Amino acid sequence: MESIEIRKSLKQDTFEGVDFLDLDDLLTDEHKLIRSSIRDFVKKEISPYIEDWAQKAHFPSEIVKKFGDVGAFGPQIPEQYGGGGLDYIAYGLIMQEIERGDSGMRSTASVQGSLVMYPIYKFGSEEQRNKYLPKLASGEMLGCFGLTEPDHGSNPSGMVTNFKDMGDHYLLNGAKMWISNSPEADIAVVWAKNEEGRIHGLIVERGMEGFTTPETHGKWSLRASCTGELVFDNVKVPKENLLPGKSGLGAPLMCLDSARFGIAWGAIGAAMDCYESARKYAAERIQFGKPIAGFQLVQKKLSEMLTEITKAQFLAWKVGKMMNEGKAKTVHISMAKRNNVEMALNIAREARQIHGGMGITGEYPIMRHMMNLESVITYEGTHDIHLLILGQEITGIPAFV
Ligand code: TGC
Ligand code: FAD
Repeated sequence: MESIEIRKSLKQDTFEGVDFLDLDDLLTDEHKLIRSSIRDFVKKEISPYIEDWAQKAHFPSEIVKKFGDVGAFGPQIPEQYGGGGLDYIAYGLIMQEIERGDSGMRSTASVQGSLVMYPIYKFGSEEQRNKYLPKLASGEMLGCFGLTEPDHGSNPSGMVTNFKDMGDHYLLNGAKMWISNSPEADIAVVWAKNEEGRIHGLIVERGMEGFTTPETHGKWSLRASCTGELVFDNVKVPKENLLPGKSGLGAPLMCLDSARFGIAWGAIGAAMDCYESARKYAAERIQFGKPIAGFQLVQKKLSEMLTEITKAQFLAWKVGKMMNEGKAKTVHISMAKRNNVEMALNIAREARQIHGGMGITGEYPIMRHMMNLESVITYEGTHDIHLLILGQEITGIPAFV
């Protein structure tokens, strides 16, 4: 009886999500429509299967075409190249809804949109845009982004992957590590140094001689996403595959601005899923004769979760508005990525406590989100690297070296 009363008193949300301070007031009808169509897609195509995929460390390659069909690839890329022609808030909402399903699924979509399509759109030639973007948008092609190397993670400027001008082609050598999508990718946007040590982007296609993509096994995190290496052993890359529009480390860092922004929204989705699961469980789980939702310590956890999600939503929304206006700087995005991923990880840990022993099982999404978020807090710039980016902004002194 008491359990039913408590369940009744739990607020019903407008979109089966969390919207305590009516963030919806700041969204357009188009934003809300996009969010609900991706929400429906995730419910139908991801949520029923994700636990099994994650338990088996299986990447569902058929999801690539489905993501293309639903418009999850390159929503912020102009329609003439197959993208959605949408603004950054719409892009963020799409990442949020996918990551409510799973961070690894969001990885697949954000790498494709922000780290493969974005550089080809932003720095590519018109021929490169026309050749690759429509196929990447539709999911006919999957891409990956190679920046990190075995000895150069947080410090990509030290990369040793390099290419030489051989007259009619470039000769590419080196290796990249921890690359999302790599074992399944048709193309890789690879960052490498030329003979003068200047960083450029090159499009490397599967099938080029000397190019291999060994899979990384044994991950406890992002188990439904495939991760691997990119190995280049005297790969002949056609000259027309160099991205001509921008060189230097700034080029990959611009791509990371877009992807990190998507993560700031995506993490909210993972946090919402944990929070919702926790509040439902708390209303139903009876201990000492009453629902655990009636205990002050459980209410403290739920109250703090809701507060932190709400703060994170407004941070993401404001940075999204600045992105739309061309005013967002790397530091703003760093603050949002850093805050929101830590928020989501803390909520996953607290939600795990509320679920008691059940929280460690695949019956609930909590442990999977928690393990996924351990990667999310590390990739696209570690938690501490984002802190140092903010520290540099505040003090004017870079503390990276
Ligand atoms: P720094 O000297 O600060 O900058 C080098 C050059 O780049 C310029 N620049 C930018 N340009 C455009 N947009 C930006 N956002 C830019 N940020 C910097 C800068 O002006 C400079 O230009 P120039 O002309 O003077 O050369 O570079 P630094 O070497 O000191 O490094 C700074 C630091 C540590 C912040 C940077 O290296 C960094 O962010 N490190 C973290 C590495 C990282 O995030 N890696 C991510 C790999 S990709 C990934 O994880 C994908 S996971 C995807 C998934 O599955 O979802
Ligand atoms: P390191 O750089 O060795 O850092 C180790 C520790 O040292 C961290 O705590 C870090 O914060 C700290 N540290 C490093 N430098 C400093 C400093 N100056 N001051 C203080 N502390 C410091 N990369 C890609 O290019 N493409 C991808 O698609 C991609 N996908 C990924 C998917 C997964 C599942 C994972 C785990 C990683 C992926 N990455 C990808 C790589 C990711 O971006 C790197 O792991 C990340 O940038 C950190 O590099 P690292 O692992 O080498 O750690």
